[in-house]
This record gives sequence, structure tokens and C-alpha cells, in this order.
Amino acid sequence: MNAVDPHLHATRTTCPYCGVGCGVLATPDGNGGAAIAGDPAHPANLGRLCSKGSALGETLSLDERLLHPMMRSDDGEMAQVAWGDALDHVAEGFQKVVAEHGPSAVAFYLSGQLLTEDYYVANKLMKGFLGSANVDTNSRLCMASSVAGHKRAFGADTVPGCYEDLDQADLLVLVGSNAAWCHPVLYQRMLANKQTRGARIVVIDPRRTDTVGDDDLFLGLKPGTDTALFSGLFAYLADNAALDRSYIDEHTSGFDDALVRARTIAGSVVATAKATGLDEIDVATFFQMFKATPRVVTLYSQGVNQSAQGTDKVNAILNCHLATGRIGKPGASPFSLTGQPNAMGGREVGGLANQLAAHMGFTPVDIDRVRRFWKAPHIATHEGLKAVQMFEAIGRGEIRVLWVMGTNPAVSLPDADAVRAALSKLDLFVVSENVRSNDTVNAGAHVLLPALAWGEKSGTVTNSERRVSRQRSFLRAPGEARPDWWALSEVAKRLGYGASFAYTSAAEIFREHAALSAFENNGNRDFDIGGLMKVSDEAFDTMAPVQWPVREGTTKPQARFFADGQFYANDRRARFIAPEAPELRTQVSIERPLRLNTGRVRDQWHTMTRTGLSPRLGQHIPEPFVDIHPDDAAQFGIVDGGHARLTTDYGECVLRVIVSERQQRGMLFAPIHWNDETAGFARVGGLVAPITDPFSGQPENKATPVAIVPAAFTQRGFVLSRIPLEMPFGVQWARVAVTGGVGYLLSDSTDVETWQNWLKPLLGDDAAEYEDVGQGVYRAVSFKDDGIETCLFIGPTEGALSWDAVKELFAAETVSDDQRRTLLSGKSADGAASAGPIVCACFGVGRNTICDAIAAGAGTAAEIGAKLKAGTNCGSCIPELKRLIATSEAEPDQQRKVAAS
Ligand SMILES: Nc1nc2c(c(=O)[nH]1)N[C@H]1C(S)=C(S)[C@@H](COP(=O)(O)OP(=O)(O)OC[C@H]3O[C@@H](n4cnc5c(=O)[nH]c(N)nc54)[C@H](O)[C@@H]3O)O[C@H]1N2
Ligand SMILES: Nc1nc2c(c(=O)[nH]1)N[C@H]1C(S)=C(S)[C@@H](COP(=O)(O)OP(=O)(O)OC[C@H]3O[C@@H](n4cnc5c(=O)[nH]c(N)nc54)[C@H](O)[C@@H]3O)O[C@H]1N2
Ligand code: SF4
Ligand SMILES: [Mo]
Repeated sequence: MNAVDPHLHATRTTCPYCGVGCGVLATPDGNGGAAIAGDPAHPANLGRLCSKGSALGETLSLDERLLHPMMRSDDGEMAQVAWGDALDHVAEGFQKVVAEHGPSAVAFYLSGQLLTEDYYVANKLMKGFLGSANVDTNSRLCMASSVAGHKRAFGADTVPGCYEDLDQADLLVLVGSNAAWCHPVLYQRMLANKQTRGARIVVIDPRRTDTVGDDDLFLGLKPGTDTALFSGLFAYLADNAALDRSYIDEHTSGFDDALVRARTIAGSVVATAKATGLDEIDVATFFQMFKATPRVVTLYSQGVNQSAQGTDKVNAILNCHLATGRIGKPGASPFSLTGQPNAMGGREVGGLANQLAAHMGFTPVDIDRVRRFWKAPHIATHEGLKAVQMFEAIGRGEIRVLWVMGTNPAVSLPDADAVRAALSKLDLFVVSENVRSNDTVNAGAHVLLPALAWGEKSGTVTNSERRVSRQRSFLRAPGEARPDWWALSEVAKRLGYGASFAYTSAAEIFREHAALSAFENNGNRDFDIGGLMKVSDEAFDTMAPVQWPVREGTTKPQARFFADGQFYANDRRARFIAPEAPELRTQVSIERPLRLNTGRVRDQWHTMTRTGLSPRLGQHIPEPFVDIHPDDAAQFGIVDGGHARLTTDYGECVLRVIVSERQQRGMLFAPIHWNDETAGFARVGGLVAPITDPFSGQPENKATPVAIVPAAFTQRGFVLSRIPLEMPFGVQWARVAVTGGVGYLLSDSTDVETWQNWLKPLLGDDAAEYEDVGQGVYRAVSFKDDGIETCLFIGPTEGALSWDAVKELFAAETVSDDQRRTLLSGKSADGAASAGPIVCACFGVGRNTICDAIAAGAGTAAEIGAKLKAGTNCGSCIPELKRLIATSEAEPDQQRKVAAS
């Protein structure tokens, strides 16, 4: 089943990160690693990969992996146990609590990073056999508002368009999407369209991100005001004869009411500008462009979904596309960009608490249909609790047993401190994981079940354009790791449901899932892959990426939905929705004068359990930070490069400061990635308000009222080590992978002696130390064999050394005598300047090298590319290259200063 021999030829598989769903060719090296390349035959990427995908080979180490089932004993220690014992314990726990407290006292919390087959089995077990719909997923934090918006408008959760639309559009509107960093391969596709066909790009985001190109229209609106912008657009289209009247009349309902509402929210360009904080001229330009361009794709992501009015934002966008009939046509469609590799697969199986299965809901007819198909003894008859409410119910003791699979809620849910506290109250807390340690595991898990990871697991995922692709194993299952579907099926057997969970392969589960999608479908449900329900094991193994629907008996592919106006409501019409006027549900105040926006950086993935292992990816942005506008920084006494303490009603953290004009006044931005495993005091999820959208239940992750004050530290430094180390308490630290080990960036206000005492047990016989007592500088290096084993550099914050030169020596296997002598100076032995922080992750090109090339005459990103290759693979760093060129023109010395900080 999972005893795959490592075959040394390339395996076609799919990237485990974002929803673009790029095809990957993985060639195992026979030692547990693999060479990674883009799959030229995969329609999502045609051979391209972004920095994260390219670095997948650096994330395959088993060092941090959970390889055996573990159980907490009575003395609180985790100990390895046999699979059978762990599974017995889990089954008994579920059985006992269901018997005593009913099925609503148990829950699963799943993930858009599971395979469809894992997801299907989990959903079937909980909703069909345990009798509860308490199955929710991190997709609640991600896609739920799009799902709810689609269902309200289309009668089904359908993504109408496909990636080819991005090549064919003349106008690409990105709303709340930083695609340059979060969907890089698709973003490159959009840029190619811009370059070859002249497509225009509009970016709607409170921050000027790297997604905004020089000649793009950037609408830096006030947070949460997207509904006003698209209401204004709707009214403008109506007032300027831009409607598709026949489409509206024949295929939709609710137009008049929705238009009346749009007019009350923002009935003119002037009113729209006022409601959004934008310039009238920019609003008018955008409206005019949208009106004049039939081929328009509006792409939206977390700036839309993660909002207390996310569903209304989605519908405000869909209204404009329905009103112009620009839906499901080549180059003309709304397009929800999905986050995770299998966000879509989760929706297909019904992994959300308010779905049943296969795009069916909790209507009597659907419940009966799914019950008969599954031969389910205890079918759930009503919706379960959505993520935020689920964890609140855990906190109140109403849910007593929880199985978490493939997600790290102690980091990623809002009000994450409360989540952690809730987890510690569970009677039984089961975690299926790839890693031995993360914030959720450490929040008091009773049972840990080792799951196969990417490269080992095998099944299917569905990307943003409804394309089902295979993830294939190319590495042997390590230790006792097993597929998630296997662990679920084993528990089901122990609960007495063996006959319904007798799966022996992912292919078998996939066939059942496909059969359910077609069961009594008759064209009434969009999700139908009945054409695949008889796929043989061999055909499943070689299955090429395929877009749904794949209806039985039809061979004609269907790339798009709804150009024909046939929707999925009973009357087959789409609905215009009248949204509420935008109004943030939290208020800023004197105590909390700013709003905290949160999101992603280019080279890290979520809670860093995988990208955090890649030295290449650790170089772009090595520590957590907060972006602040210069005027706000001045007002609150915050300095660039210093630290600041952020406080909300829910929690606190301390972050390094970046003062930037790209940030709008009144708002801060902090990345979500760092957590208690990878930093001290930087778990941003602890700050976020647990306010949710009334329709989707999705939390508003992007606008929590916050206070900021300076946090000054007297010392700054770093540690490089072959193995992870525990930092002294109270230190502000951030950990990233470096070549050959781990690196910690440190800030604190203790003294040199504290660090000397901390280091003492780590310094071996062969060590060199340097101390300048007057200056408060201490540097120490311990050697093993011919290389560096551990080193610590600490000194006053002012004038602190960069770690680049030392990192280069740490990476080398042997350090020469000359290098040893100069090491403690922080300079490289040959006196050459270091490459500086890496800008181009694909080719490892540093900022200093790039600045030298600019100084030597490279005046465009293309010229830098020709000289250094930087920016010529995934292209994600091109905006940064352009910025470096612009800054060096303005102020030639500025770059060196930045690089030295
Ligand atoms: N590098 C990287 N890529 C990823 C991921 C990752 O962790 N790292 N995660 C994947 C996942 S799961 C997801 S969901 C996607 C997310 O992809 P994106 O949605 O593109 O990423 P975010 O950074 O969360 O947020 C997008 C933007 O929304 C903006 N925003 C905030 N408030 C508002 C608002 O009120 N209106 C508008 N219009 N914009 C607003 C933010 O400023 C931010 O720039 O990325 C996927 N890709
Ligand atoms: N403030 C704020 N919070 C956010 C967001 C935001 O923008 N702002 N974004 C939200 C969004 S969109 C998302 S998607 C979430 C993501 O947040 P999470 O889902 O919590 O983050 P991950 O780090 O992806 O967690 C995945 C975990 O599953 C494990 N894993 C990976 N593959 C498998 C597998 O096959 N089986 C098993 N059993 N385990 C596996 C990994 O080791 C890791 O621990 O964060 C959400 N939280
Ligand atoms: S864009 Fe990057 S992260 Fe997303 S699927 Fe492609 S290679 Fe993976
Ligand atoms: Mo997501």
C-alpha cells in the first residue's frame, strides 16, 4: 500500500503549497532527497515553479518528522506506542464520549492540505457514522466567504472560469490578492498577458504590494470598503449603458433590489471615492476601464474572504460580472483564487461543517440521498459548528473529543491564545501530523499519529480552476507513518464500521467519491466526476490532470460554467444579492488607534513546518516584522529597524519594524508565519479578533484594532548551530534554516554574561572567543572536526554585525586557519563583501551582488537578469529588483546601509 520503492526516475506529482496546483517532476536521489523541476506537461504551470516549489527538495529531511504513534502517559510524558494501541485508544475515546454526551460532543478539524481521499474518509466517518457534522477545516479561515458567495449567487459553489482566462483577458482586476507572492506562477501568467497582449492590471489592496507593477492602476482603498467600490461600479455600469440586459432578464433574478441597494451604498463616483478613501480620478478610471473592457477577470483572495463582510464583498463583485454577462466566457469571469493545494477538493467532499458531501447540503432530499449511498447508520441531519465556534465550544467543554489533521490551529485561528487554552481542556485530543512538534501538538495533544507527508502520500488534489491532479509518492514511507485515510479507516473499523471503511488504496476511495458525485445527479449538481468512477488502479496511477465536471458518458471537456446562463438554483437563475453597507465591526479607539492587517510573505508557507526547513527560503525575510507608515511611525515613536510591541484586546507580540510608504496610514501589516516554534513573542494569530462573517463564519483576519509602542533592546546578535537550541527566556528570537543547520536572530536587553553562561555548556574544547568588555561585544565560535559547530555573536544594537559572512563560513565543511582568524571579526577571510540577504531565491543572488551590478550599469531588471540570472526563473523577485534600481538612482549609498542593518 505505501511500501514504495524509491525509483530513481522522475515521478509526476503536484506541488503541496498553493492553489495554483503546479505540476512537479520529482527525481529521488536514493538517499531520501529528490531533485525538483516544474512539469512542462502540466497545464497549470507548463514547467514553471515559484521559489517555494523550486525549494521543495530542501524540505524532505526526516529530522523533525513524527515517525511513530505517540501517547501521553499519566505522568504527562509522550511515549512511543504501537499503532494498534493508539488506534484503540482513539476509537474508545470517541465511542465513550458519543455514548455519554451525544455526537455533538466530538469533532474533526481538517485541512485544505489533506488529499481528497483523506478528506472524503474523514467526512464520511463523522457525518455518516458518528452522526455529527462537526467537521470543519482551515478552509473556513481561507475560502468560506467565496463558497457562501458562490452559493448565494449561483446556487452552487462553482468557480466559473479557468486559467486560460488569465491569458485571454484584456483587464485583470486583483482584489485583496498579493498574487505576486501568493500565487506566483499564475501572476507570471498575467504578466505575460500584459507584456504580449497589453492586458491592463488593476490592484485593489490597502497596501502597495509587489503585485502592483509600475504602470498598473493601484487602488489603495480603506480596509473593508470593497463592497462600496463594487457597489459604485455596479451603479456606474447601470448608469452608463454597460449592462447585458438580455442575460439579466433571461438568467438572473434580484437585479432591481440589488441595484437600489448599490446606489444607497455608493451611487456615484464621488460617493464611491468618499466611501473607500480613494481619489475620484482613480475610481473613475477603474470604472471606465471595467465598462470598456468586455474581457475582464476579477480575481479575489484573502483581502475579500477574510472579512466580517467577506460574503457580501464576494457578491458585490459577482453582481458586476452577472450584470455585464461576463461570466464563464473566454477571458471574462470572476475568479476566486484558492489558497491551499486542496482547498477545492475539501469543498468537493463536503469537508465544511455546513456542507454534507459532494456539493450537497443539509436538505432532507440530500440527507436521504447521501444516507442511502453511504448506507449510513447515523447520518448527520443538521450543520455542525464552524471553526471559530467549534473552538469556542471546546473552550466551554461542550466538545470533548477533537481530532486535528493537517493544520496548526494554535497558530492560525484568531484569538490563538484562547484556542490553545481550549485545547488543553479536551478529554481526548488527537493530532495527525508530519512533525513531532508544533504549537498545536504542544498545546496538550494526548495522541499523535504519524501521517505520510508530501512525496510519500498518494492521491488527488484539486486546484483553483477545478483541475484534479495526482499527488504521487516518490519516497518510501518513513518510520511508521501511514496515510491519513488509513488511520481514519482503522478507527472506523474499531467503532464497528469496518464494512464501510474497508479501503485498501487511495484509488478505491477516489472511485467511491466519484460515484457519489454522480449519484442521482442528473445534471442538478455542478460537481460531477462520474466519468472517473470506474477508473482502474492502473488508470488512476497514470491519470492526467483533468478539470471537472467529468460527467459519465460525456467526453467533451467543459472548461467553464454559466456562459449559457444555466445556474444551480431550482429556477436555474443566478441571484443578484443586495449587500450590507460596509462597516467594520470593530472600532479603533485611543487605546487601539490602528488596525492590524495580516498575511503572507513570498518564501514562507503558513506555520513554516516545511518552508522553515529550507535555507534558500530562509534568506529572503529571516525574521518576523511589522510594516508601518512613516507618519504613524513618527507619531508613535517607532523607528525603522528597531522593534515594536503590538497589543490588541486578545494578545501581544514584539516584531522588528519596517517603516514603509507602501503601508497606508492607520494600518499595520504583520506576517502570519512565525510561531512559538520559530520565534519568541511573534505569534500574530494571538492578536487577531475572532469576529466572523455572518454567512460564511470566516474570521476577519485583516483589521483588528491594535496599539503599537517602541520596544527597545540594547543587544542584537545571532546564533548559528547544527541543531536547534533553546533560547534563554525573555529573548526576542527568530529561527530560520541556514545551510548546514539553524540560525537564530536575537535581540534582548540582558548582558554579555547572560549569554556567556548560556553558551558555556555548548562550547567544546576547540573554541575561540572574543570579548570587548568596554563595548559590550562578545563573539564565540566552537569548532568540530574542521567546521564550525556553534557560534554566538552578540553586541550593542547600534552597529550590530550582519550574519552573512559568518553564515557563509558556517556552511563550509572546512574553515581554514586564515578564516578562523578573521571569523570573529565578522568579515569573510578574503575581505570580499558578502552577497548580502538573498533577493532571488531561485539562483541565490544577494542584495549586495545586485547593487554592485546596478552600480556597474545594470539599469533594468532584464539587465540584472542577463548578468546574474536573478529574476529569470520564477520572476517573483522582479518587483524587488526594480525597487533596488529605483532606490539606487535616488540615493546611491542607501542600499549598502540597508544591507548592513
Ligand atoms: N508565499 C506564500 N504563498 C501562499 C501562502 C503562504 O503561506 N505563503 N498561502 C496560500 C494560502 S492558504 C492562501 S489563502 C493564499 C492567500 O493569498 P492572498 O490572499 O494573496 O494573501 P494575503 O497576504 O493573506 O492577503 C492578500 C492581501 O489582502 C490585502 N487586504 C487586507 N485587507 C483588505 C481589504 O479590506 N480589501 C482588500 N481589497 N484587500 C485587503 C492585504 O493587504 C494583502 O496584501 O496564499 C497562498 N499562497
Ligand atoms: N491572522 C491570520 N491568520 C490566518 C490567515 C491570515 O491571513 N491571517 N490565513 C488563514 C489561512 S487562509 C489558512 S489556509 C491557515 C493556514 O494555517 P494552518 O493550516 O494552521 O497552517 P499550516 O502550517 O499549513 O499547517 C499545516 C500542518 O499540517 C501538517 N501537514 C502537512 N501535510 C499533512 C498531511 O498530509 N497530513 C497531516 N496529518 N498533516 C500534514 C504540517 O506539518 C502543519 O503542521 O491560516 C489561517 N490563519
Ligand atoms: S505557484 Fe509556487 S507554491 Fe504555488 S503551486 Fe506553483 S510552485 Fe507551488
Ligand atoms: Mo488559505
